[in-house]
Amino acid sequence: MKRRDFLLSAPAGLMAARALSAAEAPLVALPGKAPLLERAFRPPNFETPLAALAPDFTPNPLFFVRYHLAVIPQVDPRAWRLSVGGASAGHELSLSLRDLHENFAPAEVVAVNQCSGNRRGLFEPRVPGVQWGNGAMGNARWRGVRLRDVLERAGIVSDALEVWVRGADRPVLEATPPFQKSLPLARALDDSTLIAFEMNGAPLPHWNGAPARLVVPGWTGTYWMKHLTEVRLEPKPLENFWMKAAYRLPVAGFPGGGFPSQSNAETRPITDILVNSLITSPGPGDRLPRGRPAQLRGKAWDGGVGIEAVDVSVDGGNAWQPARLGDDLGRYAWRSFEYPLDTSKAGLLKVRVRARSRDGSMQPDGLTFNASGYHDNRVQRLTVEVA
Ligand SMILES: Nc1nc2c(c(=O)[nH]1)N[C@H]1C(S)=C(S)[C@@H](COP(=O)(O)O)O[C@H]1N2
Ligand SMILES: [Mo]
Repeated sequence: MKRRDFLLSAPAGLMAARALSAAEAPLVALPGKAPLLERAFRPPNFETPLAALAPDFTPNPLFFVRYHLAVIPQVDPRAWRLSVGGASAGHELSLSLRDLHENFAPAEVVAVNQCSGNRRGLFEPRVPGVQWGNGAMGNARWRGVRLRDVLERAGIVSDALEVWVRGADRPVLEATPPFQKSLPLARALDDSTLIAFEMNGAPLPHWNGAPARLVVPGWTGTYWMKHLTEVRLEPKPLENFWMKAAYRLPVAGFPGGGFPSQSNAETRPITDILVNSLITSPGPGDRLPRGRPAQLRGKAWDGGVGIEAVDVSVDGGNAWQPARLGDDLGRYAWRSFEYPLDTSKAGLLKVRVRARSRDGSMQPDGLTFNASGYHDNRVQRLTVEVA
């Protein structure tokens, strides 16, 4: 996948992405979007700037954009049809957007969409792929219909094993495999898995998958197929580059097991988001005026277990205190946290932030290295000067 990413990048975009470090990526606005950090121009890979990760809901114009393939059609919502079928479907369906609106129960979820490669650009040593900083993620309210209801309408034959999904975007070269992904049947039938056509109360932006996309709360963004065109119930594992070569992790070192039909003794697909956190303010390099009240703020999230606590240290990790958690927006959402910083004395505050899930899992101190640059959920560090 990585080599293909580079092959498909226009030389100018590639040079820009390479020549600039994480913080220095140019801010560029795609049509209909606010300025975002350009990590690659073609295919478009644009990251949300840190300040825009502070609100509870990431505004649609500021939501990150990730594509593998460079031919991205503008889909006419009136002409759009979702084809539902496959060898394990009772019969074929062709659904319009209106069918989805009128003939299925509405469903809604607040969920973090996080790219598997979020923070890849922070890996040491460097690994190939889009060099994301912290902003290949966002939190939104997604509204649509349950994938399960649509599959049940087509009829689920008892030998169904996976649900294969496809979008409308295409490769430039025929030799490049089209972006098709699969889900284990159980995950596809989960109550939370949606075909969404709204994001934060508005129709999906083009760059985030209009007119309809998959939302797979708790699982990384790779399964959240945009511009969804086809859903197939199949009795066998999907065998393609995107399932068998890309988006996989070594079995040793990472939790998992949610995708048996695509797992082997050495590797398995990345699935659940791991417990994680992000400091949104102060920003890197910010100085705090001595004696003026200051708050440490950020977000904590996981794969849907729910955040139990966020602990903060200001002495480099010796003593830890709980942060105050913000509103619970649901188990797949991120959770804001806040902690008052002591600015009474001049000097350096060595801030550490560590989130814990309700199942006891906690952010590790160090990176669990892997060649794809996934799952950077290290304890967050920030050194701030009080002066
Ligand atoms: N059609 C299509 N859907 C896709 C992709 C893609 O390249 N094409 N990329 C996936 C990946 S890897 C991620 S992280 C999310 C990103 O969603 P966003 O671009 O709306 O932020 O979309 C997913 N869905
Ligand atoms: Mo991704």
